[in-house]
Order: sequence, then C-alpha cells, then structure tokens
Amino acid sequence: MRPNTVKERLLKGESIVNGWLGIPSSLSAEILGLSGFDSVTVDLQHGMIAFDAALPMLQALSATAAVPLVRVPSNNGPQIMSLLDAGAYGVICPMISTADQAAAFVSACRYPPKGDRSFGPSRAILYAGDDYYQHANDTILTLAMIETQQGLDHLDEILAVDGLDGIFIGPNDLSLALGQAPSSEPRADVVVKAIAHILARAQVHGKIPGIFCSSGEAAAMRLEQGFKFVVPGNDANILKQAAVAAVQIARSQGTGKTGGSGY
Ligand code: 3PY
Ligand code: MG
Repeated sequence: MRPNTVKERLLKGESIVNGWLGIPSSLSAEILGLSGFDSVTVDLQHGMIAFDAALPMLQALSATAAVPLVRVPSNNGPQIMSLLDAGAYGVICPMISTADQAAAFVSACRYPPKGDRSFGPSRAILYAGDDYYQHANDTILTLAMIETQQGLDHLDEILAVDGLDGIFIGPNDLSLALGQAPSSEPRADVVVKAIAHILARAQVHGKIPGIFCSSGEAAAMRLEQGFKFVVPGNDANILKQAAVAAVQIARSQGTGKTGGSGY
C-alpha cells in the first residue's frame, strides 16, 4: 500500500503543515497539492464541498505529493466510509465530545475486527494499491476535533481511545463553547488556557496535537508551542488576502513596475 507519509512522520514526532480546501474545485486542490504542503484536507464540513465535488479533488491531490485528507461534516459512519473508499488517507471529525463518539469515529475508519468499516474501497485501491485491505487500518489517520465544552470535560477519556491518532482543535467553535466570539486566533484568556490544556493532555497521552490556524505566522507560532499538525489558513482566505493585497499594491504604486510570472 502506498505509505501515509504524514502519519508516519507524525508518529515519529515530526510536524506537518496541512493545506485546507473549502472551494469546490479540483484545480484549487491541484494548486494546493503542488504548493509544498505535506497534506491537504478537503473540508466537507464548512467548505462548499459535497461528495461529488470531493471525489475529483481527491483525484487531483493524487497527482501531487500531498497526502489527501478530509474533514467530514459530522460523525457519520457511512459518510466517513464513503470518503475513505474515495481515497482519503485520513479523516478529521468535528465536534467529538465523548469517548463513545471518538470510538465510533475510529471504528468507522477501521475494518473488523478493529472497527466496523464496511468493505468496498472502490477508488482507494487505485491510489493506495491492491494490498489496501491488509494495511488500511494502520495507514488511515484519525484526528478528532476538540471544540466543545463536553469535549473539554471528557478530554482525557477521548485521548485514551485506542486507535485515535490525535486531536485537532477548532479554535472558533472552542471560543464559542467558552462564551467568547468565534476566532481562529483566540486571545481571550479562557480560550488560550483551554488550548494550552488540550495540547498538554495530548502530549501526556502520546496523541498528535493539531490545530486550525489562519495564517503562516499563526501556524509557525503553534508549531513553536508544540503543535504537530497545523493549517496556515484555508484556500478562500489565502486567495482573498492575496487578491486584496494585489489590488492595494496596484492602486498605491501606479505604473512602471513589472510583476512576476503569474498569468
Ligand atoms: C473551528 O475553528 O471551529 C474549526 O472547525 C476550524 O475549521
Ligand atoms: Mg469547528
């Protein structure tokens, strides 16, 4: 089976920079896949992406070195299994609040006897190879999102779930859960402390600590703190920021300057 280089590196303690796709486009997927990210996540929760759009995005990522991951809309077994069948090498599951939910999530990603994933890896075998079944249970990455008060309350039990590889903090929902306005880079003390607590507990349990971030600078800061899986913003925000900056530069600098090779 084609190795999951991201899972292998994470298990060795290395850090991963992951791209984030919310625009339903195989071309965007190809662009991020060729931008140097270790992995790229197709976001079916808050991205404008359903299964029919996700499939060609996963295919586009297959032509790049980036490992294809998905964020599912919810902890829905059949939906998780379909995306794995489509070739996702890892799943980020939102709103995990209890150990039972975490165990159900992991079970959907593992064939029996470890889990209850149904067999039919239609496209996954094309990307992974014919020996997919023999290695899939060890190869698929599972990250549970911690972003609810209940998730915080049950953090240690969630982190103790066998087969769960790591956690991924959603700072916006976590902020909301703690009575704050949503923010990708929370500054409220209560949220800052909760994030530090989740990181510390993940480290104690030997689980991969991941977090969503809104920029390269923010992602660098999280890596400095000890997070191992970071997201320096999503495609839409990167596009918007670059577009706004380009317009501003064009308006402020006038004529006479030549640009790069973009077309
Ligand atoms: C959050 O910040 O809540 C997220 O889910 C990030 O995608
Ligand atoms: Mg969230």
